[in-house]
Amino acid sequence: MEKKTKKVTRRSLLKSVLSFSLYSIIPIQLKAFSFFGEGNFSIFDTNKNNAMNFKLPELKYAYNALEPHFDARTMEIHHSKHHAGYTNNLNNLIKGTEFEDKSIEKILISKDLPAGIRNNGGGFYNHCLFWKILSPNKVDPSERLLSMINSSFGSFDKMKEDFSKAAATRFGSGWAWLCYDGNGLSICSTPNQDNPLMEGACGGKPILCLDVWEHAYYLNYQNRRPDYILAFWNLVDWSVVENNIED
Ligand code: MN3
Repeated sequence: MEKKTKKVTRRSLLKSVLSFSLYSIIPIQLKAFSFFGEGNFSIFDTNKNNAMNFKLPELKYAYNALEPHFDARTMEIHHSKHHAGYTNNLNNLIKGTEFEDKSIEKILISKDLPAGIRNNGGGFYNHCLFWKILSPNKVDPSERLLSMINSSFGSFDKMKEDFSKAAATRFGSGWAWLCYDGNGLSICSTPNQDNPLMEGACGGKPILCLDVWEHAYYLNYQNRRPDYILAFWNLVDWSVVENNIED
């Protein structure tokens, strides 16, 4: 009897220590989150090669590495033509403006962003995040991230269901998002190259995204966007998604 009581106590103690570790990360996240409105913080700082130019990021995998889910030809055109196009356009549009020495996040959160910079700045940022969270070797979420997902959505499957629905029901071109708002996680979608950080968008810090423009899937999936969404889940590196919360 005495032994049993001791065991329970130890377990409760362990539980308290674990939940303390979990909750103690929240102030750190909030601090990082508030950075958006302050300095020149960027999760893509390495993609700016000098004060003026954003740089197309190199992929950390080959164009054919995501097959059979995302085909090599689509990946090549998507990265070397579409993303490169947004990057070049953005650099040309910000030249000589108040935006030229700002991080991409600072540009995106700006009020009254000119349409061209909004479209191409979003195109630059959104694809940087998209390539970053993809991997030929799917990585499952950690216990810590799972517990955040569970408290926001009830379960990992429910989060996937909500995200897939947001991606499938976005009419025309756009993106689906998983965001961190400083307390929990949320899901939304945006049209065109809009981004949750932008004025009037759904808000929160984007940590996972899915491109639902037809250029992202048409060669392989044609009109079957739901099949493309299903395939996407085989390519997510959840350790990167978790790092995006604090980056
Ligand atoms: Mn795209």
